Amino acid sequence: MLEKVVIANRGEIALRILRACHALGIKTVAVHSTVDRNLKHVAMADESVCIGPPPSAHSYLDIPAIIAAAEVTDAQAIHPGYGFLSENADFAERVEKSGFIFIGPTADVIRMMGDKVEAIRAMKAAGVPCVPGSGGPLGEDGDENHRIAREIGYPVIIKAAGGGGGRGMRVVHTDAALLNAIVTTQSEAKAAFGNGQVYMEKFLENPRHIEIQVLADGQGQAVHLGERDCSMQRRHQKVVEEAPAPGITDAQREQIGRVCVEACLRIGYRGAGTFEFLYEDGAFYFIEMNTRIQVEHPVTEWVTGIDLVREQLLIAAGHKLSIRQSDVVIRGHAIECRVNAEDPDTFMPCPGLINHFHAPGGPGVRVDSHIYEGYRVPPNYDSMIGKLIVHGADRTQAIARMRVALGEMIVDGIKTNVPLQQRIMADRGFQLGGMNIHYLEKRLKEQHEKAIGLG
Ligand code: MV4
Repeated sequence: MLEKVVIANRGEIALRILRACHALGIKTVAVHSTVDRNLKHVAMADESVCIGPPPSAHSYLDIPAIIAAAEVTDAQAIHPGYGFLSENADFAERVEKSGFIFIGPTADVIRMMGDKVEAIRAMKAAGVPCVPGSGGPLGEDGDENHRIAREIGYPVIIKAAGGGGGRGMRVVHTDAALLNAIVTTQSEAKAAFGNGQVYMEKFLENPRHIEIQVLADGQGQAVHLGERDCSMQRRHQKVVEEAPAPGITDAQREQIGRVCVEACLRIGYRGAGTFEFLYEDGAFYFIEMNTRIQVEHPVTEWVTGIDLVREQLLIAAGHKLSIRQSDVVIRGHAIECRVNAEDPDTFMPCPGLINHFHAPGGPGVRVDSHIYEGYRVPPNYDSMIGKLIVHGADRTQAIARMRVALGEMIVDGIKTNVPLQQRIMADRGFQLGGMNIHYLEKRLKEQHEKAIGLG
């Protein structure tokens, strides 16, 4: 087993990783910025190293500082969590070249998935269903680009190969608008990602966002852990996630899951990973692969009973996967509400001092959060201060438990989005299940117009 792991992250995920390490008898090293010296996991870690000032660029994104922390503490491995350096292939490569284990896939696989054109090419070759599209980067020839768009059929979407997660995209409805959209997306992509390559896909108007969780040991074994529905989002930020996805049958899950497992084996995938799909009219269309542990991993943990971060650590230690596909059984229903330090109406971040904190509890309730009474939420990072996860025998019970848990939650001193989450749980459309990626924003717009006296 690994002896000591550096946790190259902060907040709730750093605490989650620390707990998984300690449960396996692995010592932990917390690295933190100056403003983060009071983080809960820093107090709980066996050792801690301050790696720089508050701006991420000078602390959580400082590759030499993090590798130096592993060196001075004589750690063996580095867990990147999510965000920050988690999908940075150069980081993974420098970690391995320095003699440490990167807890994740190989740098080559991270690099391939970071290039969306390459990722789609690899997935298509492995038999994963993709959105009808250009099948490669767009060239200079305007006539050829018009031909591709007409063949796909308008509307189409132009996406940056270096983008992802909603960055660098443009929807096009007509021939007349196409060439301008391509040039503009190319120049924006070049400026934002240093890669001006763009590709074209059929624009799906009303899809759901459904993703498949996988685990692979890089030694010939892989399993899928079913799907999550992440369609409740605002501006590409997920707000509520759940597993299983409403309306997805066991047969559909097994079919798309098997395809993802096959693709993992084909590309030599290692660790935890997520295949992101758009789902429309009963069909799955691959869009991107995430090579990290994700924020919403707990809903999968709860319906499968599998500790994903533990599995990441075991895989990194060189263990073969002990889970067989037949061991993976989906039981009941889990929902996660992200808790953000933000105004529930304007979505403005609200950092500050937490005077009082009472966490909800009871059967089927899990709180993944690093906050405590007296903790000050700094203004420098993401506003997510925790996650409330519930499980029930079915979706109705899970929603009921979430409503009780949200009602118990007290975070005083700062504003949080708990009131928004309460409104979502009470919403008829959400309760029906299976809403598409535009549903939440549409409902928020309606509520806003009602509040200011329109409609
Ligand atoms: C799309 C799409 C419709 N058609 N691709 C946005 C984030 C990035 N991961 C991919 N995204 C989309 N790609 C095609 N061909 C609509 C979106 C999209 C979206 C996807 C998932 C979750 C939320 C979204 C919100 C707006 C647009």
